[in-house]
Amino acid sequence: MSCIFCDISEGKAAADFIFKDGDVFAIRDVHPAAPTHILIIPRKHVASLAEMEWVADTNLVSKMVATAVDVARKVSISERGYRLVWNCRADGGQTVSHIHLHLLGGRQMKWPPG
Ligand code: DGP
Repeated sequence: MSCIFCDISEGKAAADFIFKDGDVFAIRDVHPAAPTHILIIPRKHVASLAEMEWVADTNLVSKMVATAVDVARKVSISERGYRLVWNCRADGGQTVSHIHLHLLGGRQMKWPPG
């Protein structure tokens, strides 16, 4: 099964990278829902949060959150604030079956989300 985020991870598809290392990378979302919309993606393919192996992958989830916090500082949205979102499976609004953390900022967020 092809996966666009695996293709981006492997350099087979283009993306606007903000950060990358051996475990995770951060790219600008191609359909931004806010002035700043960045995806933090693990290189390991896991279909959704529901498929995570919670003991083995706990460090990876922590690293994704820490990366989002660092990237928010790097793109200068940290002081005013931002939102982190995980969509899980169909009802959660997930459209790409490779886990990713949305970092949204640059505008006032609304609550509750749609
Ligand atoms: P979600 O709906 O939570 O599965 O979010 C998937 C996000 O991924 C969505 O906001 C659009 C973004 N996206 C989909 N394909 C690509 C792509 O090829 N490149 C980039 N940069 N973002 C993509």
